[in-house]
Amino acid sequence: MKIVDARVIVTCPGRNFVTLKLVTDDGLTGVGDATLNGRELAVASYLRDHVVPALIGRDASRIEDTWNYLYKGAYWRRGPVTMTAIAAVDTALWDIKGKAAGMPVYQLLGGRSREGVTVYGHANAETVEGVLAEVARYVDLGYKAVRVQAGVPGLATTYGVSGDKMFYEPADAAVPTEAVWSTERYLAHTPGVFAQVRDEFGPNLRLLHDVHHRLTPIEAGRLGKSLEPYALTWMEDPTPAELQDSLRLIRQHTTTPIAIGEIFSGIWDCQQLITEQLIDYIRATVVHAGGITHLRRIFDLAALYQVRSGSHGATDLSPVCMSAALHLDVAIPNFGLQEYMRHTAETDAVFPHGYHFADGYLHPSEEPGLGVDIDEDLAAAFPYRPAALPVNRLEDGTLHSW
Ligand code: GCO
Ligand code: MG
Repeated sequence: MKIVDARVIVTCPGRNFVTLKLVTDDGLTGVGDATLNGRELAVASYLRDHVVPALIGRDASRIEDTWNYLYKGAYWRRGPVTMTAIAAVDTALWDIKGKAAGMPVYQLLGGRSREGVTVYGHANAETVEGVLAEVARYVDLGYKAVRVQAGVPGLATTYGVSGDKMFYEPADAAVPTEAVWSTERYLAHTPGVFAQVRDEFGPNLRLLHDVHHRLTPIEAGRLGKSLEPYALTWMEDPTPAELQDSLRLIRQHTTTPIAIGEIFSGIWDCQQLITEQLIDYIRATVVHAGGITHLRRIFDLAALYQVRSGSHGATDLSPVCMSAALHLDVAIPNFGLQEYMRHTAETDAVFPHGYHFADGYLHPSEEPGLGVDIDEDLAAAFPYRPAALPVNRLEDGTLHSW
């Protein structure tokens, strides 16, 4: 089973996506997501110029060997561009293997460990009243877990609060827009929001919150402590995590569980966080962490340390990534939660897929392979549009993490 064609498809059905499609000599195709928000063309070039020429003629059944060929063979290891490109190839090869076997990919990963994949949606609004109405909307839709983000009085815009409530699209301009941030205003306001949400919805709804890398460890300790009465499922990305050691300081101050990992590209970014039990959920996902092969390795390490999965599932991860994530989610023993931000109707049309949402759960496709494809003719109707993520400054103008 040799790879005879490899196409890199860039399309913008509402937002940019990069997809790799592999074709074998026996006519099977496989797809892999290669979207790196705001840096899409770098991955497209990495694939087109450096990976595709080496794929033609390779045995499509050798997934592990191809992973190592691309990882060790590049000499330059790790990094989001490399690992996203490797992920796209790996995902497409798993898709092909499933089709060759006539089985959904989760069967090749060991079969089901659960009936459905619990997902969380994003309730967000400027005001607390608005937030309560949005949480109610998700509860009505059947969600069992809801991420809550509220506007901060005194700040013109806040991460996670969007105009369109079902789709969040922060990459909003060709050149980064600039937001203003105040840790003091945020820390003063946020616990009160959760007090009202918990009061209104009772103890059983799982509540989450994304800090989006904005605090120092001691500030994060204070936030976690102030949120303890509202029993969050997790506090996400409380600090930038380059310094894995610093998570210990947060741990010393709060029992609010911690989830980190959406910007990680591999196991070396979270090894210490996992083995020293400094986090509770690892949020790496298929497209940015080296594909199904490598993410499985991360989740298996995490299982040894009672760390559960919590894969990133924002709108900038295509339905191809979501399909792949769901096969892993349903198979691994240490699944925690899956983020699920909906895609626009245009995106869903470009990427026909068999996964579906029902009663708070996503269910992977039962078709052989991943159960997702790309309509290349339709994709061609949506040309690439430059779009960058915003930057963030403190009120005095200092550049801060976005
Ligand atoms: C999340 C994320 C996203 C990111 C986005 C960047 O938890 O869903 O933080 O909202 O900001 O994926 O591309
Ligand atoms: Mg996040």
